[in-house]
Amino acid sequence: MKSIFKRLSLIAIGALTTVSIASAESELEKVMKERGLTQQDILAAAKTYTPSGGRDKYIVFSSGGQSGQVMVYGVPSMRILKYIGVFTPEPWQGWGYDDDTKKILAEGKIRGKQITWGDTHHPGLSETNGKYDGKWLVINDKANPRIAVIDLSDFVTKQIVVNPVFKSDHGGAFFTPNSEYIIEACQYGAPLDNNYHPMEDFAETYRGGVTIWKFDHDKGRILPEKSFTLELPPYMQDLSDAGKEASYGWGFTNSFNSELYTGGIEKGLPPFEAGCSRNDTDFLHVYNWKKLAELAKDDKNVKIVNGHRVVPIDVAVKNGAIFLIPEPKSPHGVDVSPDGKYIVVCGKLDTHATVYSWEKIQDLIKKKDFAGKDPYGIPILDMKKAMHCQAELGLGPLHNQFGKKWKNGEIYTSLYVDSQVVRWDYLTCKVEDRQNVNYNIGHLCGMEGKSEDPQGEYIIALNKLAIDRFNNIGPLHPQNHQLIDVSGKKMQLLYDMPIPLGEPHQAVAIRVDKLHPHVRYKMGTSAFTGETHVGKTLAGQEKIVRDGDHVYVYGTVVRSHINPEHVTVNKGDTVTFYLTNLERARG
Ligand code: RUQ
Repeated sequence: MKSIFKRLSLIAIGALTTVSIASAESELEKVMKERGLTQQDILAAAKTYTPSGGRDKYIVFSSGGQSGQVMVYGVPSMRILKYIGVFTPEPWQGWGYDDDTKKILAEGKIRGKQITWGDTHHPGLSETNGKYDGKWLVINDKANPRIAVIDLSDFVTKQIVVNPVFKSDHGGAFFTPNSEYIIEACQYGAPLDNNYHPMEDFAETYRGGVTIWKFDHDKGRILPEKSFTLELPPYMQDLSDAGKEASYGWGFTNSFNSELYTGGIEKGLPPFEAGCSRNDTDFLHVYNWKKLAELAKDDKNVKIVNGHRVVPIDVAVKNGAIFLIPEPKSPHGVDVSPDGKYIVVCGKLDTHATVYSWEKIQDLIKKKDFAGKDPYGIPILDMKKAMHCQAELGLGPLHNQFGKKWKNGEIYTSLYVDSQVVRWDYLTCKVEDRQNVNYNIGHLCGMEGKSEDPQGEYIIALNKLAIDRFNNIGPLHPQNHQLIDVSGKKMQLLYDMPIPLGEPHQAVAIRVDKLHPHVRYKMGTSAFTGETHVGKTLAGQEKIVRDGDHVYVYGTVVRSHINPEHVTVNKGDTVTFYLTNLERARG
C-alpha cells in the first residue's frame, strides 16, 4: 500500500516537471519569437549571462583612454565593476580631492605644471616567472609621458612617475618576466633635454628611446633613481614586449619612422603619414636590457640628462646590446611567444604578420652576420635570415594574443581595416578562422594572452567604432568591446559592450583566483596610502584643534551620523576635516 502510494506520488511529480519544462520551453519560444532571437543568440546569451550574485572567471583591466582612468570589468558577463582614478580626478571615490590623493596626482606634474588629464594606453600586469601574479597593474599616459602604478590589493593608484627625458610615451608599460623592470618606449622623437632644437636638426639632435624603470616588486613602486634610458635614433619607437624564457633578458620595440620624416605640407612636402611610410620596412629594435642595466650602473657608460641616466647609442652598440631588424611597415604589435622562441610583428600597412625566430636572431648576432648599419651605427640584421615565416592575414594587422594551444601555434590577430579577428598558426603561418567584428578593431585581449600561461576561452575585440551597433545617441557613439568565444573550432561572437568613456585602448585579463583584494580597510587607514592616517579618530576621541588660524577637526562617521555636526570657526580660517569611518559592515 505504502509503495503504491509512493509510486503514485513520484508519477505525479514527474508529470509536474514535464509540464513546467514544457511551459518554460513555450515561454522561451515565445520570447525568442517576440525578440527575433535565434538558437545561436540563446546559446551566446547562456554563455555570458551571469545570474544575480554570480561571479566572473576573469577580470579585465582596460585603459580608459582620454578619461585618464582604468576601467575594470568581468568576463564572461562583461559587467563593469570599477573605474580606477589614475591621472584624472574621480569625484565619487574622492580621488584627487583630499591631501593624500592630491599628493599622488602632484607626482604627475610635468616641469611644475599640474596636468588633470591623461590618455591611459597600455596596461601591464606584474609577473612572476612570466605569469601574472595579481599584485600590481601599471599603465602609461600616452599624451604626457607618465606611468602609474595601481595596487591590486585595493584597486587604487599608488604612484605616478614622469619620464624625465621623453616628450610623449606610446609603448608603455611592459613588465619583464619577474617584474624586475618596466619597459616604456617613447613615441615621437624629440630632444631628450628640455631645450629648443630646430626641427631641421631632427636627425642630429632629436632622439627616441626606451626607459627601463626599476620596479620594487614587494613594495610596488618604481625606483626612478635606479632607472635609466637607452638612447635610440628618432625612429619613433612604440610598442614593446619583454623576451621570455629563451629570449629572457632581451627587449623588443617597434618603430614606424625609419625615414626620419617630419612632415611639412605647408612647404609643399608630402603629408607626415605618407612621408613616414615610404620605406617598405621599419625597424624592430632588439636590445639586451639585462646587459644595459649592468652598463648603466657605471658612470663612464652614461650621460646625465635632466638628472637621469642615459646610455648613449654608441655605448650600447659597442657592448653588443642593441640591434635592428627590418619589420613590416607601420608596425603596431610586437609579441613574444610564451616560450620566448618566436617574435610576431604586425605592420598596419602590410597584409602580413611576420614571425621571427629567436634562434636565428641569436645566431646572426653570434656570427656578426649583419646586413649593414643604420646612420647611427647600429648593426642591422637581415630580415629574411631572421624570419621564421610570414602569414598573409588581411588588411591592417595590428596586435596579437596567444591562445591556450600556443605550443601548437595558436595565435589571434586583429585586422583594423578588415574589421576581423583572425585565428592562425604562428608555427606554420596558416590561417585557420576569421571572425568579423564591429568595427575597426585596435587591440584585442586574450585571457592572460600575452603571459607565459595563456588561458584561451575568450578574445575581446576592442573596437574603435560602434557605428550602427547600438541605439542612436547622436553623432558621438560609444566604443564597442566584443566578447568572442574561441574555445570551439569556429569562433563565436557572444556579446557587445558599449563603452562611453574616453577611447579604451588596450586591456589585460587575469584569472579572478589570482586576485586577493582586501575586504575592508583597518579602521583609521587611509584608503589611498594604505597607512594609518594622521587624522585617525575613534568613537569618543572626536575633537577640534586650533593651530593659529588653521582649525583641524577630528571627527567620526557612521553612515549618516557625523560627529561633530557643528563646527564654528572664524572668517578667514583654514579648516581641515579628518573624518574616520567607524562602519564595520561591508558596504
Ligand atoms: S598601439 S595607437 Cu596600442 Cu596599436 Cu597605440
